[in-house]
Amino acid sequence: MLNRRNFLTAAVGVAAAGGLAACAKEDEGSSTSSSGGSGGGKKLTLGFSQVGSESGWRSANTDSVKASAKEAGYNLKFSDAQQKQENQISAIRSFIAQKVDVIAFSPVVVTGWDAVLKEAKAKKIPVVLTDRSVETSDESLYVTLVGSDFTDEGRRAAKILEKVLEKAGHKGAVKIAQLEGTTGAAPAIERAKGFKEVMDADHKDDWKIVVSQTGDFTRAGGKQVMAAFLQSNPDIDVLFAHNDDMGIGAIQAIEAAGKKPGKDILIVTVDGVKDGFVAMSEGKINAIVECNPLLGPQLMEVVQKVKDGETVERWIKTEESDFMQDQAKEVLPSRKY
Ligand code: GZL
Repeated sequence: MLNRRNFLTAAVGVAAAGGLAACAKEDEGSSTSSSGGSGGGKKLTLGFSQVGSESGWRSANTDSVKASAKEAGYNLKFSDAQQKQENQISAIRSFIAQKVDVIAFSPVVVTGWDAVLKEAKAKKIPVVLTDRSVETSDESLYVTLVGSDFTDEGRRAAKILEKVLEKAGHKGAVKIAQLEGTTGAAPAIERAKGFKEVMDADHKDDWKIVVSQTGDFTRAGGKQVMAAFLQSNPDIDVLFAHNDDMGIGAIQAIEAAGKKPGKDILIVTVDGVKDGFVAMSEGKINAIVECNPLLGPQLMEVVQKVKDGETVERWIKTEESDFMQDQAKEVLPSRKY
């Protein structure tokens, strides 16, 4: 593994965490505890709103949350939003009405959450973000984020692309196509930002993103958009896809166009799902920046701490690595998702 990143987090946002946790704690003494909720050793009830089932990463994330909640002995109320913000807002409102002990969710996009999070705060139900973050002016609306640093993933993608280009013996100008994640989603915004930071700092004269469009994190989206890219930009040198699934879809379009993925067009993706490693072991993806979906155990630990009124870090980051093509065969058997 090129670089193992163990993120220790500085404890910040104590006031927000403490305040909400204190509120949650106060609930334990209140007259009505949530169904399956607080007090008297009753099962903790967790309401979880998931983005959807758009990618292999998401499926692995869902499995991790469900398995970890079961392991923790929590009463899990799980909702799949099918990538629609309105469905997530409805689910959160339902969790509030059911008086769950804690609400956790992976926000499909970064904006539009203040109103519903204020409703949760008014009912003293603490909220934990997982995977993706939100933009809000009121820091007290959620206690913590359990998830990756997407901007760093974007930087890592650009840095590993330097190694891929060197290994491929590519000289001179580099024409890059970018398959973006879901429009307005934190990973899409931040991966693009991190990648551009490195471009602007170290590759102003040789790298150029000639085309960039969302494939909505899906294989179908990646295939459809890459086919269009190849129509308008047949001389693309590199594809940077914000997730493996769009990269795998793009591979189908590249092959349909009579080109060799991983050779004619070098490919760097993010996630590290098993199918991504399979494609890399076949020589069709050149490097993968890992984004760990197995957040379940960390989430359940934080949920208990929040319920117990303990202080939690404002951002609990996940361990992640980066992989070059020559590691794929060796690493593939150990991949858990
Ligand atoms: C990243 C996650 C992204 C994955 C995609 O943490 O939000 O959403 O990279 C998934 O595969 O659809």
